[in-house]
Amino acid sequence: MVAALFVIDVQNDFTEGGALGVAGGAAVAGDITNYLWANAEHYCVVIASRDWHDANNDNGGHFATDAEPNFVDTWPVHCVANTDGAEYHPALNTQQISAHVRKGQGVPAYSIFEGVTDDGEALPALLDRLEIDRIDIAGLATDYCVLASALDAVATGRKVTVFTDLIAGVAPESSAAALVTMKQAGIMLVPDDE
Ligand code: VGL
Repeated sequence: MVAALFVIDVQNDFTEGGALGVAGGAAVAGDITNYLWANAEHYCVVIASRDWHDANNDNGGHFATDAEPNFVDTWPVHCVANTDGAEYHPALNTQQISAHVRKGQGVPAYSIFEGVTDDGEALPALLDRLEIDRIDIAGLATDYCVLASALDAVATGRKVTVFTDLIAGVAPESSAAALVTMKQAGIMLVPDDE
């Protein structure tokens, strides 16, 4: 099988100390780097996404500007394009990342499939061009961008695996529910603690 690895939104704002930091986020960054040292050669392509929001608007209601964020569909200002919060976490080694996808310019965009690469290529075109038939997924956050990306990936008909040791979520309940949803959609969880 020809495999791709997705590294979802391992950005400063989604790690401890960031605008929307998830517990365990920084550890995930380092653990993905270690995983890549050992396994990058098994992937035809390693594709990393970044949330890349506009500074001067609420990005389609994604940023809570007039009220407190509900942490479900409104959020604190995060991952504003060209700010430190939008950069990859320093523990993520980007040398072995071969395609960079940005998403969320002016809109909410949880799935990597909503973005395009820095070369302007849409993700489905890239996956077809490289004849990818297996997609592995790691990154942040389990209950939002990992979930949305994994569901879109499996909907393309490819074999999809989420590495449960290489993800971290916003909230425990929604993260547990996300794992159930992914499994029901035919996504493999590795390891699977159930
Ligand atoms: C994400 C909340 C808001 C994520 C993005 O990367 O999972 N979560 N925007």
